[in-house]
Amino acid sequence: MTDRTHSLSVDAALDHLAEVLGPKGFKRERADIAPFEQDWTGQNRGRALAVALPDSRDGVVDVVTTCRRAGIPLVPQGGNTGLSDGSIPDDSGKALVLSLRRLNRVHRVDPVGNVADVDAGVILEDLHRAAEAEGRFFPLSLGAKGSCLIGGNIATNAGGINVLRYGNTRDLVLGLEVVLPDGRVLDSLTPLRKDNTGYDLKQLFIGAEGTLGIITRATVKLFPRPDNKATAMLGLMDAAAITRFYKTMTSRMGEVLNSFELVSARAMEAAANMMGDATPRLDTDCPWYVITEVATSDPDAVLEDKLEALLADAFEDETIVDGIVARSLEQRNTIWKMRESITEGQGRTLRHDISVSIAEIPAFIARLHEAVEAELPGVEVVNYGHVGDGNLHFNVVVPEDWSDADLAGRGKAISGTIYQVVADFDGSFSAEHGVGRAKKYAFETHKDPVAQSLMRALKEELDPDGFMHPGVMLP
Ligand code: FAD
Ligand code: 2HG
Ligand code: ZN
Repeated sequence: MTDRTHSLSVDAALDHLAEVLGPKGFKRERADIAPFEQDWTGQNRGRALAVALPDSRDGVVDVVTTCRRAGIPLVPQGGNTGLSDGSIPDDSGKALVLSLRRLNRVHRVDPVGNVADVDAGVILEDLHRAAEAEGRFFPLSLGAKGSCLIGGNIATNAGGINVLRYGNTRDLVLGLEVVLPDGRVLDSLTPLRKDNTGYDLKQLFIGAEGTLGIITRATVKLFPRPDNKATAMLGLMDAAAITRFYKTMTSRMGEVLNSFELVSARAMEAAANMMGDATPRLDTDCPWYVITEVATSDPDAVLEDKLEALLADAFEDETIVDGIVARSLEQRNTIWKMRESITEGQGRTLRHDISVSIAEIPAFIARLHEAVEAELPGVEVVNYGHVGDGNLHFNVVVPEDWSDADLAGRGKAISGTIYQVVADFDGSFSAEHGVGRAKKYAFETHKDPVAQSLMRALKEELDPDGFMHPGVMLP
């Protein structure tokens, strides 16, 4: 049936999409669409009307215009690994999921211009491989690299372990192709490094979490392969030592510093849940561990010796109390596997992906612990993160006896307390995972009101019908 405001009925829209996209590109059976309705955490679930999986840009245009005409809410989905409850439909059963996973061609890797031109549905790890095959490096790296898609990374402005040197995803994108809510295609798919011809419109869609349009293709920056690496895992006895050690690393090895990651003892245990005896350990049990990696494309640079000299000094002045430097590729990989296993091994937690100015990290951690302990005595926190970027993952372990009501009531109160501490430190309530549905209330409370109203105005201008991923990010 066609309603008064829409020129196409929902049934006619679905029939049309089934016909033009074919059986591989359109799913309506419950068993086929179920995997698209639950996110990676398993804690969030919705219900979809159908799932469209076009394998071309024009197919995406058709899905967008058809949904707009029929008033069907559209939920763009990449690898479905997002951690803010934004990658799945709500539970109304009215929204159509638009999966980009079949739009997955690497069009070009240019090792002279240091650019890759890729479809939005390319798996991040496949992009790594394509770049490496041409002697180049794409620096965005995160635990979900085997499943997340570059379009999803761009839509969330993902961070990861190499931000310190290469920036967030935003800094890695040169150009975008975007299907707008009205079906027009914004073609800013450029390999140019310099282009001052007006507003940098692509930035609007980076980190927009699918609320302003569908990213279908991107040109991204590549770099020389930094294959000469030195990686260390160090033990620290107090939080003040974290920033002291960071200052030493940036002062003495800043130009080649890729990563500076924090792992608390509790986070190490979360990783051990996945890795068992293979978990890398130091002789000394410490409350804090730092994983740091320096790297260069210069094969003759003696990074390991320099790092060891620096570590000897840090050991001498008691900034670090123990440590290992990876002696083989296998050891290096084991250290990183430990870091990447924390997310999966932590069980049910209340996630807080927060950031402050780096110098504030020790005081921030102390204040956060004090605040959550006051609300939930004996609370356990899986605390880790990209501390070189000022980014902590402060994940509160949900007590086993908590019901869903406890989670909604007491859990939300604890998150509210944490976000207030973040605000007191002028920090961010979402450093890298985005707002989604999970942090909408923090957005409403803590995002600058003028910024909120400008964002609403942009949304209204680009998507006046409000069918592009409604209910996400903007309250
Ligand atoms: P999805 O989860 O499918 O979608 C995420 C959002 O983007 C949704 O709002 C969706 O609607 C929108 N979207 C997706 N594709 C498009 C598109 N083509 N056009 C428009 N909108 C789109 N994040 C970090 O920043 N740093 C980390 O270190 C990190 N580590 C992680 C480790 C693990 C084990 C996991 C599971 C997740 C991790 N994440 C991390 C979360 C991170 O946001 C995602 O993994 C990734 O960036 C999302 O990509 P995706 O393809 O899975 O997108
Ligand atoms: C990471 O840094 C990810 O490992 C996931 O951003 C953080 O599990 C989390 O909350
Ligand atoms: Zn992270």
